[in-house]
Amino acid sequence: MKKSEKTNSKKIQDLEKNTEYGKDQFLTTNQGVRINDDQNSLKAGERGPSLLEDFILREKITHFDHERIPERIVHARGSAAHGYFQVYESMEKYTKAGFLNDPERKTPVFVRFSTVAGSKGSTDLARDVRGFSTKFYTDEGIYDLVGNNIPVFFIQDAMKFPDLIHAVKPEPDKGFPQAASAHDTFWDFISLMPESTHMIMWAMSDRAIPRSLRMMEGFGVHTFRFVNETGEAHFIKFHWKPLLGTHSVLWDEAVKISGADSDYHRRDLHDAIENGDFPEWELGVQIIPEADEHKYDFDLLDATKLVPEELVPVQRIGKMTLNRNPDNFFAETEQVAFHPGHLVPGIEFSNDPLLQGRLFSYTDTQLSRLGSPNFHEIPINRSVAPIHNNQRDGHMRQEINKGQTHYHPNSLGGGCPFQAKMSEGGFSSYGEKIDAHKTRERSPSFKDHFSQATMFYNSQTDIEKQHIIDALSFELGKVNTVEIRERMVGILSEIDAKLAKDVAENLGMKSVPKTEKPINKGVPADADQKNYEPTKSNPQTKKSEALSLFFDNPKTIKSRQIAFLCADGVDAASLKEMKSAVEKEGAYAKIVAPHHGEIKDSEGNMIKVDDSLLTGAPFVFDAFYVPDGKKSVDALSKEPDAIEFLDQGFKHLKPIAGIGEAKALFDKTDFSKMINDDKAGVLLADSKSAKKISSSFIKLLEDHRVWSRTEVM
Ligand code: HDE
Repeated sequence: MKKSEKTNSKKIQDLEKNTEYGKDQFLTTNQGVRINDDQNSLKAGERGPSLLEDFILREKITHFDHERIPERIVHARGSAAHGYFQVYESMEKYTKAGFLNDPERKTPVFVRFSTVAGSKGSTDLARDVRGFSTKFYTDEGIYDLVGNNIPVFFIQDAMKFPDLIHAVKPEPDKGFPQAASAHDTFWDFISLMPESTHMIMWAMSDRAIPRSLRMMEGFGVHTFRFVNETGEAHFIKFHWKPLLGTHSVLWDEAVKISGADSDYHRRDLHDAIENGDFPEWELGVQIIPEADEHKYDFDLLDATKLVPEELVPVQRIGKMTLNRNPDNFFAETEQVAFHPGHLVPGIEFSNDPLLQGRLFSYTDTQLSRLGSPNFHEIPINRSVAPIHNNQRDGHMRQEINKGQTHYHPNSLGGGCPFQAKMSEGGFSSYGEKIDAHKTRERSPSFKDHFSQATMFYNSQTDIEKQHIIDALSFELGKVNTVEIRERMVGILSEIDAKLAKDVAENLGMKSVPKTEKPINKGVPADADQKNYEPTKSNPQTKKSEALSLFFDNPKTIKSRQIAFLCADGVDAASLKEMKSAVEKEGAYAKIVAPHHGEIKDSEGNMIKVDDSLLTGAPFVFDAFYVPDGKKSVDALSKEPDAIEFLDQGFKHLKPIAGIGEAKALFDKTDFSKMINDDKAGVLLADSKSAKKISSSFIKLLEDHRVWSRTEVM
């Protein structure tokens, strides 16, 4: 039995009601009639035309013709898993949400991760924001936390979302590029909209190319509210903190993984769960008293700003574990419908104008994607809390509502279903006081577009800063229109002079172009431009350590994939030594050999090969090991692909180790002169030191990459 199959929950039991399994059953039509011949259509004679009366053929083809539904307009490519959430201690002081009050309660969840821009079939490794949506099946109804892996957003107002997405999607005349922001229309829009500058810094950082969906943070992005039993409210920012730490791949690796395995993240999530390496995140909250709403140099309602952890610490209040893969991709991952407006008592919105627009969009989009207002009846969307109301009918209605009445108030139905008092769990919106004129305006408190972008950039390590420079140089290098490049580099100069200078140099510009004034082109026709120009405040936080991917990462190699390059005659002792050392730490030793099937080690044991040099690719492994054994190393040395494995691993800063004869293979690589150089992270030892080398190798892998190698390459 797969490890994930042992798990169960109220929601899994609920889904069981709709599962079907054809094992040991007859093949039937959709009407339940057993089929005798599923190979041939009905014809007038064995060589004659097909007959219209063939209801079996017609049913099969008709169903096939309609198997597809429209993909999501954004976040089309996604991967999901089931699991549960449990709060550590009751949060009743702040919220009456039941699932955050009871530490004994395991609330079932379904989480879907996604890229934003690409189509359903696009590569997982696109440079892009990742969606991180969680559906909590609480006893009080569905709560959806529909977030991203980046805590801010490109725009401040929902009005600009269609423009943003049009700009990033494939250009309408050409239909390309797919799943990429590196093109003219995207940067045209961004360079005219300075409010996107902070987000751009994040989107060009390594956050946009995660090593694994299991190794990225999640954020609610907007400010929400917790409301407690007495009606008191606090502003809230949500965070998901991965227990495996935050890690990314290099851009060169991302490009190559896209070719070698465009399902890399999907496969990684699926396999980790099947192997029992259940991904875990802690839920963090920043809690802000309502009285502090105007205390900061940014506006809590502005989704292009974050609340630095230095100002408001993140409290970790519970843990989510994903422990079961979906049984059916379409039924679950594709049909799941998230909505930031799926709330339970105790959690509410803020007036963030981006969030407010989302509240309309998510139901609307399900109507065209899933085709009916009854999408809540699709098993994956169904609440485990009972549903009773007077909504009726519509396409594909499943519920058979009994009774004479479907209106309220009624006397014929005894007044049922009846409304719940707040003391009975009835939802009642938080009574925020609003005293204002109707207006289409942007609040002046939203105008500082650059300070947090600078704070983010300043909070990065030198390695991360360089990656941002590289990413911007790549993306803008793909832009054909010189004026767009120049305008964008001008904007970068508002963040950091050296950043702008380095990117300008990479683009072959003689100097950093002056920022084009006015900077903001997203201005209403009658507005005074002055009121829309970005301002710079004197931010309370200039640098925030927690914004670096390297911050506070746990030392673990759990679930990492290590390629063991082997061939017939591989030394049994050095193979076993390293294999047991890495497996003890929860990593996987994958045997990569010149051919599939099995190889024979020096003691005559047959060893199963996981990947051949042909089917495997160096990019998908985290580290490389070459055991001792002359025959094995001789065979590998004749394989250009084996040398390529190591050279690529070296280029991508991955730890490399070898024993004894492995030197002969290392000598053929580009890094032959850097063996045992402290900074290079290539370890070679004689067979007696195999044990010592395994602990140093594991230490290197705990840091994810050998970052010091860049200094000697
Ligand atoms: Fe979404 N977004 N969004 N979004 N979004 C959708 O809903 C939309 C925004 C996010 O795994 C759509 O069911 C508008 C911010 C995720 O199924 C759609 C605006 C954040 C997912 C939609 C935003 C998100 C979506 C497309 C600006 C981070 C994938 C399919 C006002 C907090 C959910 C669907 C899944 C999906 C609209 C902005 C996250 C069209 C109008 C900000 C993770 O309704």
